[in-house]
Amino acid sequence: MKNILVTGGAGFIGSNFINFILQKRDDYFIVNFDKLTYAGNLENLKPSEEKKNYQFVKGDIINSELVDFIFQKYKIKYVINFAAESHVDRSILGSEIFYQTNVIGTNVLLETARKYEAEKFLQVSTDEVYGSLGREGLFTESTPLSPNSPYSSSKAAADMMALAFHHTFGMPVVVTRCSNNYGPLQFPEKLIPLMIINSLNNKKLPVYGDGLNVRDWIYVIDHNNAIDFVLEKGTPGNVYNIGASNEMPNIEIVKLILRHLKKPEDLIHYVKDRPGHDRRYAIDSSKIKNELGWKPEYSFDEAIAQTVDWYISHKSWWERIITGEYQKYYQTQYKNF
Ligand code: NAD
Ligand code: TDX
Repeated sequence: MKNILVTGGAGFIGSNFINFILQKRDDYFIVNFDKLTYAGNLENLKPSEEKKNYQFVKGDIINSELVDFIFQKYKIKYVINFAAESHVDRSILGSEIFYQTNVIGTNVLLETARKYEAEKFLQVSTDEVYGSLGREGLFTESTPLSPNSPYSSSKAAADMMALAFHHTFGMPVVVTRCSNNYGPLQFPEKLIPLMIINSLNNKKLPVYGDGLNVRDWIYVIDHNNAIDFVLEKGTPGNVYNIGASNEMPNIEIVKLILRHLKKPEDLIHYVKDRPGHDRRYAIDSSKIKNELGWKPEYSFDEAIAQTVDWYISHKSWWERIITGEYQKYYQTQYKNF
């Protein structure tokens, strides 16, 4: 049995990871450690909550005593650190919590994993640490880090700290840097769910700037499968880029969603640009493909259509988020933590 601490497992990617991995692996025991911030939602884990090899613990990764207790109690030997403040716009409005969670929190996890001699520490990172591309070229693992937002700078700091723990202490750390994810259970502040939900409600779709910023989209299950490859086979001290070679300007995604929902393009509303808005991201993932044998399995056209349909058929999930109902419920359930 592999005892794995999955932090941030109630968020978008972490909950998809737990539900996906517990379906295919019965040799993993997963402790989901999550603070249940605005972005954490235990409803996401319905498919896993009854499983014997799954345990939820509410807590903050900056709480070193609690993290230590969890390592001891559950004999943790593997860590996958998804926990983060993850939204660029929020980091522009207030950066402190980003450095608290993404930097200090990662430090607590690294120190505790070092103390308990963890066999693998996987730091889930992002292509945003590389900064912004011009029209040409792709991010490789040797592209210099050049983060532009408080969010991406906090993630870059955490990456460098994790790699320094490998270099200095010989810790078995691996870092993954993935491109933009889409799929079910994504918090409706991010581009794709926001545009789907606003369209369904006939509300305006706020497109930043000229709408021509480019993101490289990957289906969340392809990302999560790659994480499992890196956990199993990744070489300590290495960084692995993860992407599905699917670059698109934002406006194209927005129009595609409108077409799928048979809604008019006059819902599109160009708004003031995001400060410091990175122009283009694009990932070269040949290293993980060639060295570990991973490849993406979902086609964009099919997976985005399924994603749109998922939000259509899960209206109560996003309505309860928008109205804050889940958060009110968790505050009463967990007030002693
Ligand atoms: P999310 O915001 O949906 O979820 C984050 C989760 O972390 C939430 O459940 C939240 O409650 C939890 N959390 C926040 N602060 C915490 C703390 N101090 N202690 C414990 N738990 C805490 O984020 P996501 O989109 O699922 O992203 C997960 C990870 O993947 C992040 O590290 C992010 O940087 C990275 N990433 C995201 C994308 C993307 O497109 N969404 C792409 C590449 C990398
Ligand atoms: O209302 C919007 N209008 C708009 O034009 C929003 C929310 C976004 N955008 C644009 C900004 C970006 O160019 O869409 C693009 C995608 O925006 P987000 O969904 O906020 O994602 P991004 O800023 O690219 O960051 C995401 O991908 C990398 C995640 O939030 C990060 O956690 C991840 O590291």
